Amino acid sequence: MTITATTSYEPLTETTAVSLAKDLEFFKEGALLHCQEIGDGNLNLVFHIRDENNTGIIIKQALPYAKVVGESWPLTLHRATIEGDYLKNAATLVPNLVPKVYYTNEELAITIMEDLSHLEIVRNGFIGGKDYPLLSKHIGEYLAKTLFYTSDFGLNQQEKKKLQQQFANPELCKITEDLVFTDPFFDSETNSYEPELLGAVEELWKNETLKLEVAKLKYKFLTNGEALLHGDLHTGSIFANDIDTKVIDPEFAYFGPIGFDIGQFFANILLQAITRSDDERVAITTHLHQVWEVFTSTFSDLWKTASVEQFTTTPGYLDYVLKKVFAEASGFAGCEVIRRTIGLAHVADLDTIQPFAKRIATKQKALELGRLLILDATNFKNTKEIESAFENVLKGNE
Ligand code: SR1
Ligand code: MG
Repeated sequence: MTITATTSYEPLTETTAVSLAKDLEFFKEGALLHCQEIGDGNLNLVFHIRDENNTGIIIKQALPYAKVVGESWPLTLHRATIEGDYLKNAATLVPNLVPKVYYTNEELAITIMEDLSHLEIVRNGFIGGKDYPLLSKHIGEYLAKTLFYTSDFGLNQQEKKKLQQQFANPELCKITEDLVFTDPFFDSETNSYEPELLGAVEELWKNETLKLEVAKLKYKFLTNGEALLHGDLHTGSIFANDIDTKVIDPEFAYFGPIGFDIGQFFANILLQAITRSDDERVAITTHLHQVWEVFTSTFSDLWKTASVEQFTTTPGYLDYVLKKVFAEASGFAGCEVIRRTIGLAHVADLDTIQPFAKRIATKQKALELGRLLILDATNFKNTKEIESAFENVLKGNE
């Protein structure tokens, strides 16, 4: 069986991925190709094809269902087009921070892109004890540029409205609305947690003050189309080494609140920091400060030099926007921390903690942290205050 660029949709195998790469002439005639399916995410197939000189490409293909659950959860293939379109747009804003897209095919739901195998998935490297010193500098720049230039501050109003139509992503948004903002706060079937956490989980479900704040955050996610978001910016969506950083996997992209991408990054930094010893932790929490610092300074420069909105010269407006974004990022981070602890899609940072008793104790701390990030979202003035609250949770002085 071969698959060519004009074949109708079917899931690729390692063999048909190679036939497609040959049909598209990505490799020299007669090249000895090696292909491996390396997808470790929740939704897609990812094929790494390389020749005898180790020159490679990545073919990513959407499946018509959520791989993490199975065929009982159908899912739109259109997410592959959203992903390809987002990456092409990001390449105009932050070319050094995204993989190059070589080819897309809507019918086959594939994106063929740059081989990033010289880099590591940040979550995996973190779990192995590594750090990436430039990670948060690069992600701060990524966030500022992608969010500013797709917002009404940096993009012509007509263009933004057109892009909003292109990036309507209802099915993938529904996943986030359910899995991040709803299910973890109720006794929902999708939740997944160790029975030892039941007491802590039931405390969350009974906390109506917390649920009111989560309801407000969900409402922002549902209604505030401020800028084009990546939509799933966790450390499993970032490749890095000591000098380079590349953001991948933007299939959840849509126009939403600016604080969401920032909050997801905050949360996944904290979910790694919570696993580290006192000595190691500071290297990780530094990313919290650095990402916010670089985001605010880059966003503020763009505000002054590249604005298309007349009111950006009005004193106080930038401060108002940054304060609002920071509070929302904290609240969104809290939802992400909680859902990664007890919801459907966990993070290996927590799930690989050994021994079991330490894992449970750490997850209890994560739930406390998530609750604080949500409840104190509007009180935190800066990332140092978030770090202090985090340290208090770790020391049990909440
Ligand atoms: C059913 S998808 C589960 C999660 O995986 C993706 O990476 C998103 O984070 C989503 O919430
Ligand atoms: Mg993903």
